[in-house]
Parts: sequence; structure tokens; C-alpha cells
Amino acid sequence: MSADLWNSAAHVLEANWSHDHMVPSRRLYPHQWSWDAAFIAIGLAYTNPTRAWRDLRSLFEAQWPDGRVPHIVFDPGTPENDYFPGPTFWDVPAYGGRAARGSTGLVQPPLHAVAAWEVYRRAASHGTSCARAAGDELAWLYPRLVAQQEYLTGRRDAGGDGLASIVHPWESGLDNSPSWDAAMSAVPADLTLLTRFQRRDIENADAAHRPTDVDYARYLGLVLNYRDGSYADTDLAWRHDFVVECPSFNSILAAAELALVQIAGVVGADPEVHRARAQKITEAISRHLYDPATRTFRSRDVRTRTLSPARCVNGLMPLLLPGLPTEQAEAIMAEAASPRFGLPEQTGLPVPSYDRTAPDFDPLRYWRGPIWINVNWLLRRGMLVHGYRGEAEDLRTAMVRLVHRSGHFEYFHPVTGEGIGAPAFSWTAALSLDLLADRSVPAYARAA
Ligand code: 2M8
Repeated sequence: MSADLWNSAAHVLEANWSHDHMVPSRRLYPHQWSWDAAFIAIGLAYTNPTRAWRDLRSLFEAQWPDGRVPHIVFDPGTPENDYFPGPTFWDVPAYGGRAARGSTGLVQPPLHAVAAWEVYRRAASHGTSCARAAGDELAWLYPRLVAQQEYLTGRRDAGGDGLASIVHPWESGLDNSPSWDAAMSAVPADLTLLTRFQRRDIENADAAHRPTDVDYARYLGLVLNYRDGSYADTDLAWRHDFVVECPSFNSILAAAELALVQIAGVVGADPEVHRARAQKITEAISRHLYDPATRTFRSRDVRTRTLSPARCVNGLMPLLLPGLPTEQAEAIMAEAASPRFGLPEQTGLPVPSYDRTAPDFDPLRYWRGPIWINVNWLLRRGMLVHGYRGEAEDLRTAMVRLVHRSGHFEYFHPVTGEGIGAPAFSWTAALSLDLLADRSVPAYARAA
């Protein structure tokens, strides 16, 4: 089974490469996406490290002067009509360089430092000359990764508690997750936007799997509001309708600082500043996004200062952080093992994106139920960080088995395991390679 899966994954990555970047999927997502590039680099490290670095470089060449790394970098060779909302809709200021090709003004979870460190680590295991070349790539990326972190921890700390806020559900990467329902209910849904602009996603995918029209009208309204303010981040909490702190986004932000500790060691920078920042973000997550009554992490609406009631997969992601208090790590493991998420031991499947027992759990609709490999990959990493080796291995096996059985799909039915969404999806393929090849434990893991 492993050779078949390895070969099919390598084939997907070969087929989805486009000049100087990888597309998540040829038809549905024909440009470069930010956190996809991080997951993809982790897999490319095994089959084509040159492309792993090229993909990360392509993304960071489009970084804005304020440090933000755009959530989509548009490919000028792809017709405007192939993806909506495209470059014309976003209308971002031109900064020259690759950014002149057009990008969005939003961000996505900053997993790139983690990815860069993983690609470097793999290269270094192949001898000194590979390590030297990879060290040059790290040196190029390091100041850009730091600028990305500083943008998120600085301008995006809209709540003032040391957490980065997202200003659009797309920034979470978990687009229509129930985690945003409470905050989104206050966002006007102007359905006339859907007559002025035409959705493309439902031409390439089943509408029953995608966000609803009401969601989509809100998504467009939020972009227009942010765009009309020139994508500035001042006074977000009263100027913008959606300002939310996500436990997954912030856990990745802190994990990035931990990866920067390692990277700083290679490029001759000071690791301590990153260690301190990781600790600070971890403490803020632990204090502000944890509800002791339910023993769960949930997203917080900065405008109302309330936690969302929805128990979603993003609440399991603080497990990535070694500095998390033990009782909170145990609470995450209890939640993951409960019937709400049902670790493989109960279902034989990786965890779904949303609480299986919730009345509005939807096995088909995107981030409202289906299983996604990327968040399960992160959860497994968190288990390794906290010494849950057996559970991590069961989860790894469940992911490998699922993708082998169903193919490199974008997401999977949480009951039948059937592949849904885009076939030949890049991050599923890339992470399958890593799950087959790598059994190591992150350097900063707690002792088992
Ligand atoms: C999905 O998001 C895009 C918008 O950014 C979309 O629905 O068109 C999400 O699954 C996101 O996490 C992912 O990065 C993107 C491309 O794979 O698709």
C-alpha cells in the first residue's frame, strides 16, 4: 500500500506544478494559496526540494511591505474568469515584484516557518552540501518570516490581548466552519452582491458541499469593507464587522515562533526572542480562548468579547504548543477522543471538522463536518508534542488508510470515508508523503 500511495501522491504534485508554484487543485483553485504552500512544501521536501523552496519563495515574493503574506497570489497566466474573486475584485495596491501579479489583501495561518524548518531538516539529513544550499534558502526566508509574524502579532492584535485577529473567515483556512456562525450573524448579508458578481466555485463543485449563498454574500461584503479601507488594520474592532481570534490560527502563529527558534540557530540570529514570543502567545491562548466550564478551546469574537459556542476542530489545535498547561492538553485529548470527534479508536477515521453530535453537523458541507487531512496532520503533530505517541500513530495510520482507500481528495465524508471536493488535491498528496516517511517527533516536544 505504501508504494502505491507514495507514487500517486508524487504524481499529483507533479501534475499540479505550474511554472514557479503549486496550485491546490487545477480546476477549483488555479492560483497559489498561502497555507497550502506550507503543507505542500512539507511533502515536496521528499520528492523535489528545489520546488519546495521555489514554492515558498514565490509566495514570499508577493509579501506586502507591511509584512502580510497574501492568502492567494494570482497567476497572471490564469484567466480572470477561472476563479472568483479574482485580482480585479481585490484591487490591491501594486508593490512591484511578484506582488504586481495581483494578490488578495487577506492572510492565512502562518505555517510557513514550520514548513521551512521541515524542508531544511530533510535536506540537512542528506549531507553537508544539501544543508548548505538549504541554509541559504532559510537565510533568505528568515527576515520575511519574522516580518510576517510581526505583522500578525502587531497590527492584527485588534483585541489587545496578545492574539492575532482574523478579519475574514477565509483567513482561518476553515472557511464556513460553525466556529464563525455567531460572529457572522452580525455581518450584513447583501444577496444583491451575488447578482453583481458570479460565484465560480459552484460551477466546479457541488453546491451542496460549498458555503451557502448567504455565507458567500457575507464573505464578499467583508472583503469590500476591508478593501474600501485600503486593507488598513487600524481600529478594526469598531470599523470592521468580523474580528475574531481563532485558536488554530494563533496556535500556528506560536508554533511558527518555535520553528523560528530553530531557524534562528541556523542563520545566526537570536533564538530567545522567538522562544519568548511563543510563550507569550501560548499564554494568551490558554487564558483567553479556553472555557474551563466545558474544557474546550473556542474562537472569540473581539467585538463582543464572547467565545463561540461551537466545538470545532480548531479547538484541538492548541495541542501543538509544548507550553500549554497539562490539564488543558488533557482536556483537548478528552475532547478528541469523545463521540464529538471520535479518534480512530472509535471510528477508524481521522477526526471531522466539526462536532459529530451537533444538530447542524453536515457530513458534506466543506468545513462543517467533513474530514480534512491538513488539520489531522496538525493534530497528530500536537499529540507527538505532548507525548501521546500511541494516539499519534493510530491517527497517522487512519489518515494513510483513508487516502489510500479513497484517493487524494480535498476532504472526506466523515461517516463513509468517501472522497469529496476536488480530486488530486495538493495538500492531501503532500501530507501523505510526510505521513508515510516521517516518524520523528518535533524538536521541542515534551518528554513522553
Ligand atoms: C478553501 O478556501 C478558498 C478561499 O480561500 C475557497 O473556498 O475558494 C479553504 O479550504 C482553504 O483552507 C484553502 O487554503 C483553499 C485552497 O485550498 O480553499
